[in-house]
Amino acid sequence: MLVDVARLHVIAGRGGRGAVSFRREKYVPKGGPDGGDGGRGGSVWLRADPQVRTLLDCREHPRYRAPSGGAGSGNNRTGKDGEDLIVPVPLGTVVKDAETGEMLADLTALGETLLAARGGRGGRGNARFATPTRQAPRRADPGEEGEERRLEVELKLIADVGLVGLPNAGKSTLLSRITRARPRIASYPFTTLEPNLGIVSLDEERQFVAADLPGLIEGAHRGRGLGTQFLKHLERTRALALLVDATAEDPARDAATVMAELAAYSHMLAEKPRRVVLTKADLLPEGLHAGAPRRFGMSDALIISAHTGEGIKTLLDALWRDLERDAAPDPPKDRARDQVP
Ligand SMILES: Nc1nc2c(ncn2[C@@H]2O[C@H](COP(=O)(O)OP(=O)(O)OP(=O)(O)O)[C@@H](O)[C@H]2O)c(=O)[nH]1
Ligand SMILES: [Mg+2]
Repeated sequence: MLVDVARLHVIAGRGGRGAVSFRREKYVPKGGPDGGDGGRGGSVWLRADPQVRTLLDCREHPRYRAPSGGAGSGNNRTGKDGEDLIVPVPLGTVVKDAETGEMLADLTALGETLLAARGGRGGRGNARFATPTRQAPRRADPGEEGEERRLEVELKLIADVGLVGLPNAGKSTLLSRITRARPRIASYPFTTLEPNLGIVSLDEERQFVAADLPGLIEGAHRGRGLGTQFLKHLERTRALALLVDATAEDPARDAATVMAELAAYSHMLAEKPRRVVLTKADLLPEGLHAGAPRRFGMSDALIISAHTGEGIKTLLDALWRDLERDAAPDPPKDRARDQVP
């Protein structure tokens, strides 16, 4: 289990100042007070957003400050409210007060929000201070300070993409190439005994979690090798990358073996979006890389080398598309939503 953590510093906007002002009209030499109130400062909210998969963004931008409210002005005009700032966080983010350790929220549902720092109220303008005996008050309030808080946010990561394959296929090597995870890598089978997770970051907007799993062998569903107990980790993934060593005797057969084991474990796994990936391209003779998938009878497969980086970008883009397709709402549901006013 990989736990992603970040510390945030959230600062709400302060309220705008109230105005001191007096009406000036023709023939009314001494107009009454007409100073408007200040606007409210912007608040900072955290909101569970399914588009966000990790806390990487929070770690890179730990400070959020909402704008202040505008000052009030004459003619009883209230200042503009500061705009609220919404920080999107992944579903399942747990929020604690970093100073007291108090648990503030568990943002599990889509769109769920937490008011992390409340904006300050605007100060009252002098119009509010007028009384029968004090008709020309010169007093107005400054705006209230916005709340400021330090938060600790935490997310237990669930893998979006599972890397599966026979032992020695190069799963851990790929994970170490595309994430900062440093799993054990060795030239013998069953190096990986427990799933490893890492965060893949294509760019600011495109991030996902990949899991490197122990190798699967024929008969795993009957308990051979490490068996299939670790496959439960795959059930919540949204897509699979099935890695096959391109230097193996019969890569297509290896892919079929792994597929058969996945299917024997659960239909759900067999039906997940899946990319077949030939690994270790650098070990193939020069000039045979691009044609290899077709030659092995696996024309849909991608080919990569985790050592040279060949094909990695293409693979990650393809995996991202699989995830996006998986996240896309069903068209009928979408239509129903459009009808809601
Ligand atoms: N030349 C070359 N060797 C690779 C590449 N990827 C992995 N290897 C080698 O293949 C061997 C197995 O790699 P691992 O990443 O440990 O394989 P794995 O699939 O995680 O293996 P298990 O954990 O045992 O299931 C290691 O010796 C790696 O150095 C590659 O792109 N090129
Ligand atoms: Mg491994």
